[in-house]
Amino acid sequence: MLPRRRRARVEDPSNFSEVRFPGVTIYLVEPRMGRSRRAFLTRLARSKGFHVLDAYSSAVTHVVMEQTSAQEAICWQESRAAPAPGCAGPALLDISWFTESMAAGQPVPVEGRHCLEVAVPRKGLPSPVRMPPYACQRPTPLTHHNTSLSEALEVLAEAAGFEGREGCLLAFCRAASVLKALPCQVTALSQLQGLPNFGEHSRRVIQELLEHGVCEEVERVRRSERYQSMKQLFTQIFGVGVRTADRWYREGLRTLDDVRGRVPRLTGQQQAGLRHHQDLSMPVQRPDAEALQQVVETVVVQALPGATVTLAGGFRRGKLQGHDVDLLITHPQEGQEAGLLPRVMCSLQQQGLVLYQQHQLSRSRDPTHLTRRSHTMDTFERSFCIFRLPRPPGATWKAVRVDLVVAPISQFPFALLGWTGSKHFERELRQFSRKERGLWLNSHGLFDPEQKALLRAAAEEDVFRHLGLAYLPPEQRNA
Ligand code: DCP
Ligand code: MG
Repeated sequence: MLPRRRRARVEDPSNFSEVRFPGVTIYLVEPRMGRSRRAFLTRLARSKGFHVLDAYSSAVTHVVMEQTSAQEAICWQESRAAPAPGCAGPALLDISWFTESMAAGQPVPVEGRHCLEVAVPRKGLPSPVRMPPYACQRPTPLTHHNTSLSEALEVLAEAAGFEGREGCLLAFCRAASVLKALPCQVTALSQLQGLPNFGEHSRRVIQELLEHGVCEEVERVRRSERYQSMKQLFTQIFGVGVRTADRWYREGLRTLDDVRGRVPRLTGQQQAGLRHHQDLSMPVQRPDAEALQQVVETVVVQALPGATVTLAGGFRRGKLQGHDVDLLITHPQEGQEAGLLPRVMCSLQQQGLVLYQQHQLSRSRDPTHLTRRSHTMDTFERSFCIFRLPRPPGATWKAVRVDLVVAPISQFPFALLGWTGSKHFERELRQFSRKERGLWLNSHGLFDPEQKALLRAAAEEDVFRHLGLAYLPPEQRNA
């Protein structure tokens, strides 16, 4: 039992230290700031005696936003209840007011330069919305204002991918990604004016959706046997990519039993995928992903003290569920990580946690893999696994897909960046790098072909800096 005073602190995190400025109640707006930075700034402010609320309420006097345009501030303001008549409502402030106040150790007076321009709220998307063309140049939060529009375009993107129409896939992904980054809901086609990446086809789809609520082409694709077989059945099987799924479909296969009975040579991965298909077709929940990260970390640290295990993929971007758990392993001393993975797998196996594993040896020490111009797959040592997720006593276990990837510390920032995604964000980052900066980026490094040199990075932030991009925290990479 904690002593009374400490208990009170734990229960109310705003009580970290005495409130020194009673007239000032701060609320930090998360979307552009990112969860971890917001938590850090909250702790900082509280330690200096500022009153910071975790949830917005009418008690808030100072709303602080980062990398937020006036247009977004208007949207944010409109999404809140209007202040009571006669009340001014809180000041909407740029992060500069906050940082200056922290430096001064007290709230600095609000000046014009601190204020976001929100004096004239307008309906709909104010124009022009500044929207840079590449997804890596703009923040994209997990939840956004145009879900039904972006999902419709993504159905067409996937369908194009299934047909091998890469250009089409990219065009729809790019348009969907712009919608995800918009600060407001699109309610009229005119709001797309001046925005990048909307081709004629995407516009037509959006127009139909805005006018009728549904788009006939999208519905036709969703209903089609081909799309359903490819999307909901074949490509969901562990070890089955688009090419295999397409071949099976063309050979007339339509069900899992068809696959089991009629495919003569299934790979080990595909057999394991079919064996555990029911579990693997259910999303992995964040608490399960975090539990698995802990289990792996315990074993990794036992095998190599000082080694670390980082949860990457969609969970690092803030997703609450995903199709697998992506774990990145490294050690702060270069070379120490060599030979670690087989020991870790052996130990996990002895604990009865491994239902399937396929080990891939590293080729990442071969320098040509650091300087190859175009490939998306990295060559780190890794294990593609199916784990048996331990459940509380009495409950049945569940099979979960886990990827364990080992990166030497010198390549770790690139590996983390590459394995955090989203897939579209990564694609755009690599393309931006090559086309706009003449640099080749992959999960191993950043290569300058003119200088014939690799650029060093100690953290993801360094990679953004090399590329001349503003840093985007993982939660803003949901392109
Ligand atoms: N990745 C990539 N290109 C690919 C495949 C993956 O850049 N062709 C990167 C980006 C992904 C990360 O690896 O975010 C992990 O791959 P996943 O397929 O697991 O993707 P997510 O974790 O984002 O999705 P999910 O939540 O469904 O697991
Ligand atoms: Mg994943």
